[in-house]
Amino acid sequence: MDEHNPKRGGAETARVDYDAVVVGAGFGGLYAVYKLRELGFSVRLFERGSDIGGTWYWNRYPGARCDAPSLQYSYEFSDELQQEWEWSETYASQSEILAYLNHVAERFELRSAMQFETTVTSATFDEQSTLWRVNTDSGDQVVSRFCILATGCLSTMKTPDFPGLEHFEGEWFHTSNWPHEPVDFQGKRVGIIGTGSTGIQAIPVIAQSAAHLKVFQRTAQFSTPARNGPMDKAYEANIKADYAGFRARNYRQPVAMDIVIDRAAPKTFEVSEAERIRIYEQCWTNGGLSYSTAFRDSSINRAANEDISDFIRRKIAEIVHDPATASALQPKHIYACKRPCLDTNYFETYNRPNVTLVDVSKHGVESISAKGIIANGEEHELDCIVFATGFDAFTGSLNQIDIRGKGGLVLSQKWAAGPRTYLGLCSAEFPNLFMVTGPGSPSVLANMVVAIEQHVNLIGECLAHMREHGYQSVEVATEAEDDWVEQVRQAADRTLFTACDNWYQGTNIPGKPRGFVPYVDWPGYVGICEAAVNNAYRGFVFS
Ligand code: N01
Repeated sequence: MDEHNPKRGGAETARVDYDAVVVGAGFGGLYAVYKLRELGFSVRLFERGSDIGGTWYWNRYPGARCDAPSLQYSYEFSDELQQEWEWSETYASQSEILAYLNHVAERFELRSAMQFETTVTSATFDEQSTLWRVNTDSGDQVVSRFCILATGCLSTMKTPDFPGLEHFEGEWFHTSNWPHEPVDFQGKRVGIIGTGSTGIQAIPVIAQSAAHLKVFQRTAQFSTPARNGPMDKAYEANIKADYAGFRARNYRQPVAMDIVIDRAAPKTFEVSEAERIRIYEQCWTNGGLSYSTAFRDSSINRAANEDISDFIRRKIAEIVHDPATASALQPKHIYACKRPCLDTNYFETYNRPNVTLVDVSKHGVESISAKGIIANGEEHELDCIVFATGFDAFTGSLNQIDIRGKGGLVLSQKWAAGPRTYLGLCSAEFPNLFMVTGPGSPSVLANMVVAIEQHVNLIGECLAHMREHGYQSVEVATEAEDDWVEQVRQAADRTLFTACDNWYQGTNIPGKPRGFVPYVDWPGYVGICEAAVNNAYRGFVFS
C-alpha cells in the first residue's frame, strides 16, 4: 500500500503528506493504523523506540506482566485474531504481550506505516490550511490533516533525581528503560527503590538471583495474590465459543472487565463479621482484583474499605515472619485510594534470608554515594540499584512535544494548572488533534485495550463523518470542555481515590499540579460518548 498521499489540502497550495500522523506504537498506535487504513485514510506513525510495543517495549524488567487477564487484555477488533491467538498464562508476561503485538503488526501488515527511533518534537497547527506540521528529531517535516497522539498514559518515567547518583560506581537501571539484554544479578548486592505495582512484581524475581536484595520502601502498598498460572484450556475454549458475547458483557462492567458488581449483593456491614471474613478469604484464594467487588459498597464506602484494608494488613502479619518487617509492610492508607497491586509471593519474599526491608518512610532515601544508598543516616553498600519509581502519568509524554494550536497556543502552557479536554479526546483550540485515552477519559481506570479500541473507533468514525460531509476541521467547544473538566472532578470526588496521594492526581511528581486526571465510571463514559455522537457530535464544532 502506498501510504504517501501527495494531494492538496484545504488551502489551494498546501501540501498534504498523510491524512493522519499517529504518535506512538503501543496498543493505541497499532490499532489506530489498522483502523484508519481500514477506513481508507493514509497514515504515518512515528515511534521513539526501536520497535513496536509502547509500554510493553520499555517495561521489560524482571517479573513484568499484566495484571488484567490475558483473554481480556487483548484486541477484540478481529474475531480471527482473538480466536487464533493462544495465551499461555492467565496473566500474560511482558514478553508474551510483546510477541502478541508483533503478531498483530505482521498479521495486519502495520509496519509499513511506521518509522522507529523517531521522536516527534513538535506539532503545529496551521489555521489557514487547517493542517498539522509535524517535526521529528530525525529531521522529518510531515504535513497531515489530523494528528493522533497515542503516546500512552504511563510512558514517561519518573527520572531518578537522587543527589549523588552520578557518583555511584555500580550499575543502575530504571524499570521503564530496562536493557534488552538479560541483567544478571547473580552474586550481587542489589537495592531497589519503589514498591508500587512495578516494584512488587520485580522484587520476588530479583530476590531469586541476587546475593542480597535491599528494598527501600517509602510507602507500604496493599497487594493481593494474582494467582497466575497456566491458561485453563477448558476456560479458554469456553470463552472462545462466544468471545463476542464475553466482550459485550464485559464492556458494560465498571472497569470493562469481568469484574462484576452485584447490585443485589449485601453491603459490607449488613452481614456478620464471620461472613465478611469468609468472603475476604474467598477473594484472597481466588486472586485478582476481586476485593473491589467483595460487597456492593466495598469501593465507595470508607468504613467498608477500611474493613478490607484491615483484613489485608492481618494477612501481611500472618505471612511475614519478622514482626518489625511485617509492621513496616502494613499500609497506613486505605485499600481503594491507590491502584491495587497484584503479586506472586511478594510478602513471602521478605522471609528469605537474602532480602531486607529498609523502611525509609520517615526521611526518604537521603542520597546516593559511590558505594550505595544512604538512608536513615546509614550507607548501604550495593553493586546495583533498580529504580521502580513510577511515571509522570497521563500528561508526561504529551507535554514533551511542543504542540501548538490556534493562535500559537502551546498545549503544555494551556495545561499548566492541569489538563483540560473534552472527553479526554480533544482539547479546545487544537483542531484536528486527537488523544487516544487522553486525560479526562477513563483510560487506566478501565481495561486499557478496551478503552483504546473505543477511542480509536470514535476517532475513526469522526474522520469518516468529516469526509462524508466535506468538513475540513473539528474542534471542541470551550463550554463543552469546561463542563467536562468539572464532571471529571466531581466524578473523582465521589470516590475514595482522592483520600490519599497517588499518581492519578499527579502527586508523585514534584511541582505537578494536584488534580484527579482520569474519568471515573467507564460505563457512564461510554454512554456519554454515544449520546454525544448521536446528538450530531454534541460538544464538537465542524467547519
Ligand atoms: O509506579 P508507582 P509503578 N524516594 O508510582 C516510590 C501500572 N503498572 O511503576 O509511594 C523513594 O505506583 C514510590 O513511593 P511513594 C499500574 O497502573 C501496571 O510501580 O511515592 N521512593 C512508590 O513506591 C501502576 O499503578 C502493571 O512514597 C520513591 C514507587 O516508587 C502504575 O503502572 C505493572 C521515590 C512508585 O510507584 C505505576 O506503577 C506495573 C523517591 N524519591 C505497573 N519516588 C500491570 O500489570 C518514587 N518512589 C499492567
